[in-house]
Amino acid sequence: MSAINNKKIMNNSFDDLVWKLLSVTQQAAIAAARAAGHGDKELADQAAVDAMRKSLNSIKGFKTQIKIGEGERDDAPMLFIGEKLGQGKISIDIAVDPLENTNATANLNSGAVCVLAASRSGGLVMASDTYMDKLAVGKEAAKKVNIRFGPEENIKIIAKSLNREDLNQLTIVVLDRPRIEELVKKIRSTGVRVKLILDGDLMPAIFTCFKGVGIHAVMGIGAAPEGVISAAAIKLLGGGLQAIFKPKDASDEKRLIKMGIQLDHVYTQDDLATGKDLIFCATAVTPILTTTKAVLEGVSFFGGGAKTDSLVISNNFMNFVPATHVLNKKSFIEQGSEFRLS
Ligand code: VTB
Repeated sequence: MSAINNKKIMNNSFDDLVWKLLSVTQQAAIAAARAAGHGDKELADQAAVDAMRKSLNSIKGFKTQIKIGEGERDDAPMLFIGEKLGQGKISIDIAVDPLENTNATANLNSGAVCVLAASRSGGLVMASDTYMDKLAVGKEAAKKVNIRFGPEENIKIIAKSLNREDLNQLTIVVLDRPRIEELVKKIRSTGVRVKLILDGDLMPAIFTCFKGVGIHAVMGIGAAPEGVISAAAIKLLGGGLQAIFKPKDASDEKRLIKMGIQLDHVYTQDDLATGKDLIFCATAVTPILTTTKAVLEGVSFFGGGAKTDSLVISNNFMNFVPATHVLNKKSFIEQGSEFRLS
């Protein structure tokens, strides 16, 4: 077979992978939604992890390796960093958060999502589940802001890039944590609006690349796996992420250095997601809200199945994917009248 044909087949298979990975986040979201609302975040997290492990293992033609995942920081269930799943020929790297926002899931509050990013082997940074200082913005300000500047300076740059004279037309998303109180004070001193979130800075970082959803930047220290996953989506959407790894303690610092991470170095979306071919898939467990709207609806159940809402981005396309999963065909046929198309 000629090299060109071979490359074409590889590209086609990578494109097909999008739908297989979408099914991975969909299955995880359905599993997490079943375990949601029981006040038990570990139960929901474990359900999502088990569903992801099972479906990643069964993707034909691919073998995947987890490059960075969530769970080490707080001893939560996780897909292990370095874990290999599947037995196919084509090697794929995965950055994963099986269930982003476990607290929201436990109490059926908004903002929970099953999410991953993928690349061909070597296209995603490998690191421990540690912390990361982040600055995410849309494409207008991407090349102008600098995480080393103060937030006040960056806000001026963002406002100018977006032609907003009134700073109170801008909204910056920040995690509500004591470590970020000082940052919030500085941000508020400029007159912009701050949306404080309890958890889940991954999707807001991606929404900085969307128009009309009322999120203009994400700032402050959050978790690193979310940083790597959002880097892939932000790169695919032409936005900007700047990030500095922030180890939790001395042993984490040692481990990061061993993994090749440069401390005190500013990583961009291109450094965290170096791959030429990237895929991002997210399926909401509960509604994913921005300042102004619900961008993804949460999982809903009906007799015989479930509905999901996902966001898929690859090099070639971006889709919002509402799906109706008939999980029990017999019961679906019997209870068909309960089913509504929407
Ligand atoms: C954030 C948030 C996550 O962790 O990254 C946060 O996006 C940071 O860690 O949903 P701490 O909670 O330790 O501050 C999560 O809240 C979940 O791990």
